[in-house]
Amino acid sequence: IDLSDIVFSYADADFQARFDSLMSEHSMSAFLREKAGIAAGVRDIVAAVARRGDAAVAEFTAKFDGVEMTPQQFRVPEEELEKAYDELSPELLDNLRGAIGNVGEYQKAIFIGNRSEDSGRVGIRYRPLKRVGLCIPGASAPLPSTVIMTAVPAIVAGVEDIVVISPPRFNNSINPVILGLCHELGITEVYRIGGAQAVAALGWGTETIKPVDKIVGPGNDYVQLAKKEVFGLCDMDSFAGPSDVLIVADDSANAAWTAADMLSQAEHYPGAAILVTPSSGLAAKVQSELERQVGQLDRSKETLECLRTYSAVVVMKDMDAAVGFANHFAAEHLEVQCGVNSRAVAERIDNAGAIFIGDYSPVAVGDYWAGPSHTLPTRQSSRYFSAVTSNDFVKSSSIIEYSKEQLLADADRIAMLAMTEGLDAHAKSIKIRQQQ
Ligand code: HSO
Ligand code: ZN
Repeated sequence: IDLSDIVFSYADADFQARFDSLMSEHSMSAFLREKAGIAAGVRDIVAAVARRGDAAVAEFTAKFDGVEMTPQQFRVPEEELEKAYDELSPELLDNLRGAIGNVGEYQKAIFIGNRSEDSGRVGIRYRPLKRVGLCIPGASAPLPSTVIMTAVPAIVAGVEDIVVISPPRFNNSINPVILGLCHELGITEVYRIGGAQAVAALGWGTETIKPVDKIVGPGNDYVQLAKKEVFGLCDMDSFAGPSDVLIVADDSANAAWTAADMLSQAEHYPGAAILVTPSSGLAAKVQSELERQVGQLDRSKETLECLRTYSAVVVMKDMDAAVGFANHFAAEHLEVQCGVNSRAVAERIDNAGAIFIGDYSPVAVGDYWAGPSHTLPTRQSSRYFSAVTSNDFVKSSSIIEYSKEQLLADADRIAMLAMTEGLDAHAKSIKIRQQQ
């Protein structure tokens, strides 16, 4: 295996062209420009579900997932959840509980929902969303950990109804670990539907599925674009599309570990695994480690394909340039492997969904275990979106409570602002309180 093609340097004549093509694979603007056709298709699917409900969901499920179901079969019977739960090995259940515990603890610690502030004049009060939908990848790439990373923040926030959608596999089943986990977490409403049609069903509601207040979770381009399409009917999280990692490393990095981290990302094919480093020595070592390790993986074919199509090892002039690249790239996952300087380098990162600092924080520790959700903004959208947290499952009400004295003190000034807008009824609603 020869991966010299994926390595390039600031000193190469074609650096800018290579850089631009890397960015266009990754950027949201390029995606939305080039895939306008997908967006139009998604709009049609969502409109059909809005109009024809369950019948349309069943048709699209037959068409895209190759599974024939009546609407009564969408929902997984509770006995099936229980059975899947009973079949989890004690060791797996124990480890899932370890992850659930870490995620719960972290999400509680950062929760703003019970820190209501009230000064007696103005305040803010939080209440949980009542009903939310979670998109859990299924079919060929089921990710049970995503149940934990989306459901636990919602549970911590106090959401009452949590609904899971996950696309059906060949025999209209869902990965049993996903089902067992739902039971462990007390989630009873699980539908074996996926894609844009399932998101549309959550947004619009159908005869069998009640609409939700927010849709959260990863999925392919259809799922992400469909969330956008129902935004307004409900809220949505970030654009959690093809996964990516950007690693900023210097000479002190362990090349074998860096390569292993890139491969763990490329395994998510499609996605991107990129190393930026001022060290050409490290770049060469990582290239040969990638070549050595990729063949040893279960999914070596897809992983290699992902390295060749979307990934790169980029040598930059210095650490400043590497950090500049990282901020421009706005990664979903950003690893810093710069020895004792790792924290200082991480401090200079403005755009990243999650930052993994030092040699002992590979992305996988966050994917499964540490606490912060692995549901993160992709396609450069960490410039403005964040990881899913418990705080995403509350909405706030502003509180305004003036006393007589407080109102009378400012009544004239408020009334004047109203008159400036020509809204005398507004002004009078203030002034009428002065005449007593
Ligand atoms: N890296 C993925 C999450 C995941 N990895 C789930 C393994 N399982 C997106 O952050
Ligand atoms: Zn992962």
